[in-house]
Amino acid sequence: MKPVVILLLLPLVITAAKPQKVIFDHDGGIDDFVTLLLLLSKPELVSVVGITILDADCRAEVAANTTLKLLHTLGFNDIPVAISTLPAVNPFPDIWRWSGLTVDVQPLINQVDSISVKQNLVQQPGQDFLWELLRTQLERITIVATGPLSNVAYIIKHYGDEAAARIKEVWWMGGAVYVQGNVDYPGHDGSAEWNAFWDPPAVGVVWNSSVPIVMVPLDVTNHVPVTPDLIYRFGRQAEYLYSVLAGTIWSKVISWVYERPLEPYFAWDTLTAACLLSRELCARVDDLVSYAVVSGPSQGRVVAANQCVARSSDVSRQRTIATVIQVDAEEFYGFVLDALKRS
Ligand SMILES: *[C@@H]1O[C@H](CO)[C@@H](O)[C@H](O)[C@H]1NC(C)=O
Ligand SMILES: *[C@@H]1O[C@H](CO)[C@@H](O)[C@H](O)[C@H]1NC(C)=O
Ligand SMILES: [Ca+2]
Repeated sequence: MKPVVILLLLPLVITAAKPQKVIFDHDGGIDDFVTLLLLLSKPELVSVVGITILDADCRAEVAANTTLKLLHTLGFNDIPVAISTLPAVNPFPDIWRWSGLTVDVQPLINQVDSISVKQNLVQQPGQDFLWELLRTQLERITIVATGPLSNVAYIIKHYGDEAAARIKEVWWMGGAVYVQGNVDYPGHDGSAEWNAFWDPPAVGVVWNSSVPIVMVPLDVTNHVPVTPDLIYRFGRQAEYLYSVLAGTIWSKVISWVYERPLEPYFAWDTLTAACLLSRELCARVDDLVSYAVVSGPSQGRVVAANQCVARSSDVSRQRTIATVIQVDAEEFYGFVLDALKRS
């Protein structure tokens, strides 16, 4: 009987070690690219099956260019990349949207052959390709969304429960619950976080769905600024390609803090991926009852049900989500530095 037992156990062991399939739904900001490096640095944990890019905190054409060149530089020659055509409700400032160009021109990622790079650019709009990716995979997929929720909302609107059932979890960088938002916009009260504010109805659609959400809000990203010290540390491990790339990419925003002392550049998106990759790194609660404001002066705000907020505008239904509530900055920096010791 013994050999039979071993044969039965073996597939279980292999299944347990299989990397989680992930779709990276990003919007081409500086931090989104470090996030891509981090996701690619742990192939034993996650396998990136496709990338969709929203024309939000970027110029999507440039961001797709950069994404493809980064992938090829690191030897990921077959991850498809698609550009979403969904429009903003409230667009990001142009000066932020162009900042991705500082990454696209880096010599380190421009050694690749630009024709072969383009072969992985999908012609289908990103929002449709997102559904294509989900539909054709056997298992449920995790979406790491480090921009607005528009692509996710689109597939929920079009394919309903069928789409929701294909998604394991959406890990979303967004929201500001017990802290001030980061939107400074005429007619807005400043309570929202930018990814939510870019397309408030999309947040409403996702909240109204049954898709499991793990939110990484400003409440926790406020603890992880991108500091000069962090970038110096990449220099001390510059023998690793991933480290040189991450240090170079983040260095593009290191002086933002001098222009906006109250609001430095944070590792918003990279923290989101790090929390997915290491469950010990980030403390979370699984039972935050919340709703999203979809119109009016607080549009894009995510409100906890236990907060006393007058409801004057359209809101989503109230639902339970998971949210990351705490991270130790030094542990996070250490995790990222360690993961990016890779060539
Ligand atoms: C993409 O990068 C190539 C160089 O590899 C450059 O010639 C082209 O202008 C870039 N396109 C966009 C849209 O940024
Ligand atoms: C979500 O559901 C609420 C009621 O629970 C409804 O008022 C609202 O219109 C819905 N919002 C969206 C964006 O579907
Ligand atoms: Ca982003």
